[in-house]
Amino acid sequence: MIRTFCTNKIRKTTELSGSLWKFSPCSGEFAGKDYPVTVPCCWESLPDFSAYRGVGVFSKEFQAGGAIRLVFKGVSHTAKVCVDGEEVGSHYNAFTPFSIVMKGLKEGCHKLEVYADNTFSEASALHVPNDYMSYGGISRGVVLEELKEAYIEYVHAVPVKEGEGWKTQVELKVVSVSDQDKTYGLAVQIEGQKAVTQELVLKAGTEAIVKKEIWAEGVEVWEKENPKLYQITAALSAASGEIADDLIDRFGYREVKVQGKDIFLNGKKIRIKGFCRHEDHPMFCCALPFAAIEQDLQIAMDLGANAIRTSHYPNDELFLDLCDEQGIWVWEENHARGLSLEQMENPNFERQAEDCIREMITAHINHPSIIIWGILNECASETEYGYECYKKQYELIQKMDTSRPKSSASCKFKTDICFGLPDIVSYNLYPEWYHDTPADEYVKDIYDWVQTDSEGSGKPFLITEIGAGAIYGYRTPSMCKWSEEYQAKALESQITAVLNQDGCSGIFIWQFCDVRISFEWFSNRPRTMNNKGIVDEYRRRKLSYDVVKKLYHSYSDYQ
Ligand code: ADA
Repeated sequence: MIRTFCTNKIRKTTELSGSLWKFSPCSGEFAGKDYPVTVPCCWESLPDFSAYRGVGVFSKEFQAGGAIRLVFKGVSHTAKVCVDGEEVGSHYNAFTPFSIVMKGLKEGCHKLEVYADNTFSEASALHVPNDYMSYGGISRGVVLEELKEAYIEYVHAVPVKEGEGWKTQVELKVVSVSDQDKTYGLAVQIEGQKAVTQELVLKAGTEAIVKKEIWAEGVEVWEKENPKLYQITAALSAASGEIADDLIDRFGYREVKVQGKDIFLNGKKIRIKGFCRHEDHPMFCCALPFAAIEQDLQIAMDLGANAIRTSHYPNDELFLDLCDEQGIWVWEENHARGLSLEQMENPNFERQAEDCIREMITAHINHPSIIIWGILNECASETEYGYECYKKQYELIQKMDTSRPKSSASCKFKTDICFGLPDIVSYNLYPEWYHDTPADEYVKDIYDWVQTDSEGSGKPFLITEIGAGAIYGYRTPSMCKWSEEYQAKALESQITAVLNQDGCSGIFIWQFCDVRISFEWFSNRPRTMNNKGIVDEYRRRKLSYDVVKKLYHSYSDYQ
């Protein structure tokens, strides 16, 4: 499954995932042996490969001819794609999509081979041994698209509130796969209403960006209580009048605004009650099936959450579709967790982190659920070099999308020098876990410092992580650390401290469920897991579940 709705009625698309492929590891004891797997698949979910780090090849045959496009929603973490034995493309980063266009393919059966690589090296600046697992495999959907002379790569629709009305800023990218210059008719409709028609002259093999502003009358806004989605359809017709290509997407009219120390959604001051969530599951690794993603959202909503932070990378679009449909607010962030100055100085870091932002915003800009873009979780924001990287990345986001505030989760206590850059100041704090300062005292201390002694003064303040570890099933009245009792008590005091802190826009609890960590990571964690979940890896409730549920339900979504 790729999306929760139909994205093309004209362009012929065939999902290649959702079926059996062959997997074969390229090194180690089982090198060259074939295994049947259903894609999406991380090899760590197979019996022999739970700790395999290396290259593995996934293969499948497909029928096609002429111009085709292969779309990969996520290959972890470096992909090399071959068709009939020849390399046709490559991509770095597990968490962003990419596509490969091929022209003049002979009609018939072809062999697709995807080499996935999850090794750590200088070539991979963002996937490093870390407090989550870097899995290997085709972790998200794969689609085969059959193209005619040209195709619409994306249609973006960004709502802008003007006075009492709305306009939609529409941007399309159209790409020619023809050997001839051609003239096309381009038509855009919003909810079936004609919005734009124009002629487009495309020289052979080139691309064009078309931008339009469309006034919208009598719109229903997208909000938590009524997450109204609008459909935008773009179609390209050839000179003969025959429709050559189409693309359907969805968006919502909603305005996210930062004013002084508050965050407003459609004019209402919000209170975020959220969870940080990794894409992780003991049976599927990071390749969660649709039903498992929705089940996570159901649990989060039962707990009274109104928001999810996609820590620490862009998520599968199925997750975003489900959040759009259910009115869940999302903080989506680029991929970088806890990189030290030295790791940020990797010669590939800036390019890979900026590519990730570019690919994330290009793919996800239409999702109304995303209300904040995040970057660079807990990176070197206390250093001059770090500052330059943060600045460039914020500027890149600003160039691509001005409709959402930006932030980064910091752990540089009273030493962060980057707070002049974001729209929202965000901190990850662990009082009563990594140190014993009472949570209310610590939250207030950090808040006061931000508001009086930092460049973040006067900006909204968010707690993007807070929590404590507990091993599922470890119960003891001694209240010692790692017990479910201790976690429940710590969370009660942490959540109360944050939500009672004047001027605080909300909280994301670390974290939704227990997750596997890289076995190479320097820090010891019991079970080689991060155990701060409110549910364990199988989504079984810990004692803290009821505590969080009660507290989250006792604070409203708006302040
Ligand atoms: C950090 C980090 C998380 C996780 C957490 C923890 O704040 O952003 O990824 O590692 O700490 O559990 O300590």
